[in-house]
Amino acid sequence: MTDNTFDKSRLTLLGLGAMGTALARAWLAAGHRLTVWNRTPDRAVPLAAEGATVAVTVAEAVAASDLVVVCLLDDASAEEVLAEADLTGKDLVDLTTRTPAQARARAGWAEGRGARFLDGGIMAIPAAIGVPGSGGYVLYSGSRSLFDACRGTLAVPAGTVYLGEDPGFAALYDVALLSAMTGMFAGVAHAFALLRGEKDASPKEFAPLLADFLTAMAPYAHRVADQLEDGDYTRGVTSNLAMMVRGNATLLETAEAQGVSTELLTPFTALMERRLAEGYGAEGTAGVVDLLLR
Ligand code: FVH
Repeated sequence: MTDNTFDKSRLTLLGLGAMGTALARAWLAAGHRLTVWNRTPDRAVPLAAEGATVAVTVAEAVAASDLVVVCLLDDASAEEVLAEADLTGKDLVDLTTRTPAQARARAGWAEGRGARFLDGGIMAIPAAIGVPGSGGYVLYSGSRSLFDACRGTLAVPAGTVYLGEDPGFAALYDVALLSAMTGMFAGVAHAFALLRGEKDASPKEFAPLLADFLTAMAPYAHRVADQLEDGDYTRGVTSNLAMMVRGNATLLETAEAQGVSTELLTPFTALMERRLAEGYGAEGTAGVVDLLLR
């Protein structure tokens, strides 16, 4: 579709799981003319009552709009759903979580079938979709002309961050952020486990202390980024590796004493010890990044 013929208020959404349904509601609330399709048709019933047009087949749904948004379980389901669709002249925005390699392959596949393609990584939970100020956003990469043409529509459910023409970048950043979140979940699990055996330690009392401390520590990401960019891993270091490795021994000893497994802590501790043994005790933890590269 050329940008001047792009109907910005009309779109199709394939996939009405928890996230797809939240996206649909945001577009309907903003007055968009929305056609929806889902493998299990029952999930579309409440949305029909809210103004969505329900397509019976994928072909009918894709034919209804120039802009087709996909939000399915994984790359395999997206491939399966779109296998027979006529994508000629369509604009495809796929918000399904996938690997960078899958995103690049999906872009080539869509373009080979005559569509412009944008891959998206949703950095929000369904409850944050369409909620101004929720902090949720979606990472996009792929066709710049498509992003420019539909950015207003894409901005309805959540903030937008465009990462460039390489269709793999949204997935790469998505996975990097989710990996950091996984580390945080591991830390939270370990922290609660330490308190678990104490009858006078209340998880509810501890939770605000934990959340505030993690928030206070979050700017650490900027320090690591600065060090990685200028190559000086001692720059601005106030808590050095030698001190942290010593401190980690206390963490491990306490875990043992509380009857808590150290299996979540030991992999990172081992990397810090390796870097220290190589003579980098004055650094922070940025050197661990390089130890992880294979
Ligand atoms: N929900 C979340 O918190 C996260 C937030 C970050 C982004 N993710 C990703 O969003 C994609 C969709 O997630 P979802 O939450 O909507 O997932 P479900 O509620 O499980 O719905 C899955 C939809 O996919 C359909 N589906 C699955 N397999 C197939 C298939 N082979 N053919 C056709 N459709 C398929 C499923 O249909 P049905 O089961 O209702 O018939 C749902 O529409 C996902 O990539 C997350 O990683 C969400």
